[in-house]
Amino acid sequence: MSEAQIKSLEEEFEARIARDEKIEPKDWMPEKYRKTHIRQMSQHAHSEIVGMLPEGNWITRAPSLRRKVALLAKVQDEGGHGLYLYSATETLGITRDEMFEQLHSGKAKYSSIFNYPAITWADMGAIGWLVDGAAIINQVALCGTSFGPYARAMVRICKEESFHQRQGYEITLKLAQGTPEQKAMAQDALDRWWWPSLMMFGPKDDESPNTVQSMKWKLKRKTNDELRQQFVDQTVPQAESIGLTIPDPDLKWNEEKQGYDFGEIDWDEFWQVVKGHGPCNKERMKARVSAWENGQWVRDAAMAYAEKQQLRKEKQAV
Ligand code: BYC
Repeated sequence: MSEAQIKSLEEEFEARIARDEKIEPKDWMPEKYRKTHIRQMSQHAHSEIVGMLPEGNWITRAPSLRRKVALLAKVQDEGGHGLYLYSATETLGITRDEMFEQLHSGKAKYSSIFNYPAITWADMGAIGWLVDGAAIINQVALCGTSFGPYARAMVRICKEESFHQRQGYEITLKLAQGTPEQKAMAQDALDRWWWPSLMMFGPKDDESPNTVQSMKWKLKRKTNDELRQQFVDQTVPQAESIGLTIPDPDLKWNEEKQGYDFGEIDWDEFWQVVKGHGPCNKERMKARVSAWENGQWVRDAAMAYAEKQQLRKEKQAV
């Protein structure tokens, strides 16, 4: 293709983005657009799958049948979200095996939040309320993203996340209304999950290398700081209404901006966790790699079955 032809394709592509048209897998797209989508979407898929681990660990210890059923459904939903997202990413020309290889070798990132331990039942409340709450804010914006398969996956995922957030808030609410020990458990979980939840939105805008280009391509519809602010503004009244305290002495309503000012995030901790040195990074990767290795026989059996079916079809066709 000549340079002039590429330029004209690029111009047409930019015009489609400006008109808010969805880009579909078979459409022409700049190589960097394709690569940055593979990066973000595969990391998003990995986050859903690794994100099953902290809660999966509590299914057998849920305090009642009702809690167990809800938690089980939530963790299964997360597995489903990972699968839609892997499928959507595959449309960009990367295989699932390649994505798993990137996750297992540590080349691909996944959300920092899942490298923290879930040590009490109240953490199930905090994860649903705060982590899924943060995820919804991020993902509602992504429903309007420019790449069709990603945007469509987000619509369904957001509906399910909304149930996840409510089940978490309800767990926290019940504990907050319970005995002093239960209320203390809910407060302790909020204390431990608050700051890591704010980190989920990524580095500050002026330290986020991908934001400018991703906003231009409408991959991102809001910046990291805009979404983080939205999360704080939404969550502070929820904590107040159930009598819990956000662990931030600098948190203060700012009348002028009609939003809360909040304290500085520990960015050093954030980068340590992203680089693999969080409290549970090694444990999470070990669990994923061993699930992959132990699942080899299932993949082999599925392949053998598919080959048999194919042979049968070919014989019938003769
Ligand atoms: N953790 O330039 P930036 C869920 C990386 S799971 C780790 O701002 P970008 C759930 C970033 O990747 C939902 N890494 O990047 C499941 C980049 O590195 P690379 C998870 C992070 O992409 C189970 C570098 O830092 N949601 O809901 O423009 C149970 C510079 O950052 C993080 C998603 O995945 C982080 N927190 O913006 C419960 C949403 N933050 O790739 C719940 C989809 C940043 O250049 N992703 N990094 O090597 C996004 O919206 C964007 O990728 C981000 C970051 C806002 C996260």
